[in-house]
Amino acid sequence: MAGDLSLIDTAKYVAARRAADMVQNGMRVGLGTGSTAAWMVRRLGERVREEGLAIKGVPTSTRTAQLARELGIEVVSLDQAGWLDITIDGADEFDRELNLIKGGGGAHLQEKIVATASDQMVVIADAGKEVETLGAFPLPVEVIPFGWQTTRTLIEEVLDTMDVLGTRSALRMNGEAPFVTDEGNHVLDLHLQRIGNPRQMALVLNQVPGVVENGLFIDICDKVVIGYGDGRVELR
Ligand code: ABF
Repeated sequence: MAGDLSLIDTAKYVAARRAADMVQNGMRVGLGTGSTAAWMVRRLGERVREEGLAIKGVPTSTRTAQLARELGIEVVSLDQAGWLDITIDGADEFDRELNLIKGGGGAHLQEKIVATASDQMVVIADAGKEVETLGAFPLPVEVIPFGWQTTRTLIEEVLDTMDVLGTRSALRMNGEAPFVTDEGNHVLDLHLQRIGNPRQMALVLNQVPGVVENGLFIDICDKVVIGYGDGRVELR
């Protein structure tokens, strides 16, 4: 399979498969969202069919739930599972301390809830997602639709006081209409270029009324499985 893929897809594919092979029989598994996570879900589906692997999967989006069901993975809600042994998910950026930006796919709210309710969070990513400092990738912030423009103004005021290079924000669109998350909210993408203090940023953003959750994952990720275009995999 990897032979038919571009270098970046090969990197995602090998990282995803390595992480999927960490899953053991009987585990409750958080299933991430995005193209890398989809490879991981496919590999789990293969293991369910070929090895009789018995797991309960908790999806982080309707997309992932549908894929997992199609592949024969037992899907349960987070509340049914209670607590998870492992969550495997993609990311948009990761730094040396394994802090992340997530939410490029618009699912970071459920992703953060699920990852936080897990003994272990494993991120799967191609090597190009490693950065010295987070922020080149626009930071997604989920906001409730009510008064979202006021929320945006408040966020921009907060950004003026933070260690960032840019302060522009954009409402994420889906064609002509605002993008709507699984929870019925909108997403503001913050073009910050460089986030000097991600920990502070994560805390401050969530204090703004109307903000539901930001895409910074601080001290949540335990391990990163990094894939390379030549098929190598590195664990960190
Ligand atoms: C999810 O999918 C995200 O939180 C992140 O935004 C995105 C990564 O996408 P991909 O794996 O397609 O690069 O994990």
